[in-house]
Amino acid sequence: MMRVFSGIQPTGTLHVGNYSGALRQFVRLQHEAECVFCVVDLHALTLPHDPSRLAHDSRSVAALYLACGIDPERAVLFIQSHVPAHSELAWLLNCTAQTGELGRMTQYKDKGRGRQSVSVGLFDYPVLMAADILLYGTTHVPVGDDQRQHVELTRDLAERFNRRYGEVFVVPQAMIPPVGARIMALDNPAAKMSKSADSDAGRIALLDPPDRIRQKVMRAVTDSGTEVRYDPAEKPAVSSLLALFAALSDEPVEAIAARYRTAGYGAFKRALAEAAVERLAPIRERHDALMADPAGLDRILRRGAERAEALALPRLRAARDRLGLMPRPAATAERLAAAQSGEAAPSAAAQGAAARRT
Ligand code: ATP
Ligand code: LTN
Repeated sequence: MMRVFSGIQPTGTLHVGNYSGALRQFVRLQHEAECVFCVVDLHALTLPHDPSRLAHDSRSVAALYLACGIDPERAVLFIQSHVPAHSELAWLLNCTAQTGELGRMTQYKDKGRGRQSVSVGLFDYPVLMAADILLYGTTHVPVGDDQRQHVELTRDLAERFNRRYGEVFVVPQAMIPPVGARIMALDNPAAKMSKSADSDAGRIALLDPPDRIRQKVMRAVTDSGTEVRYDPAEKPAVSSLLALFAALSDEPVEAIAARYRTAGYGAFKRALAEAAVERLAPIRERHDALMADPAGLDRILRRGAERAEALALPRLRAARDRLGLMPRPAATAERLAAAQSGEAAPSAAAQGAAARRT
């Protein structure tokens, strides 16, 4: 059976690039495979962030998964930090990963560039991502093109660990859509559409209102000439818009290109804007309805975390055993479970008092 895992960071505003490269694949895959989807809030700590927004943004990304069509009865949907096995396995894998290979990651180099200081977390980010994937016996990782290198590293870590300590991990493969895996910024076709880029004009947010969507599409940079053709090498800007059109309308890119080949960029963009409005308006409505009922959303996420943890713990235990760590005493496991469910764990002072009484 195919086991699928993927994650999205609660940093900034989710956009149609995330939809095309990731979310749209997730919705399809939940009918074909066992799927585990995650809001990777621990990854959001790797760059400076606003603590007063993180919980809200995590709920909002979870609501967007649901609004785009993830069915929480079918797929497991949860918040990464609600399952501490992720951080624990990341530490175990840290001792298999090498600084040289992490230093070669392009995202690390890109995101670290120009910063005065870079956190160890940003450097270590791909190891946490590997832990996310490997905990679940994942066979396939649907992601956009920019994550290919991280999935390769995950494969290397799994193979190295298995060779050194015995077979624990399934070696996963990336699943990158042939079209739409790298949507470019609307105002700069040389750069990927990004959540964290300063310019809002470059991305269509999934929550943008219709007028804003129309305005951004009509202002999108195009290539020279007039022909609408899918040719990423010669026509990078128009090809990215065509890929986006395909993702938003579920039509093959060739059919769209054939329809607008000689129509001119203006007519093509107007049609793209309407396809975006039509696909995104219901997503925004469902998102807003989910956010208006935080208790309902939290219930879904709590159940998701319980299911995720049940799937993750056997493999974490296997990794601990293979590494020769002492088995964890049952009492500790229970205390961890209680702490996680929000029940107050006995404080050190209370424990001391109890010990003095006995
Ligand atoms: P940032 O720009 O801040 O790094 P991001 O937009 O890349 O953020 P992520 O949370 O890192 O967002 O990515 C979530 C998923 O969306 C990943 O699978 C990623 O590959 C995919 N993705 C991100 N940007 C694009 C894009 N422009 N085109 C297609 N897929 C994308
Ligand atoms: N690094 C990914 C987010 C991510 C992820 C994962 C994706 C974290 N853990 C596990 C797939 C599988 C990104 O898109 N920036």
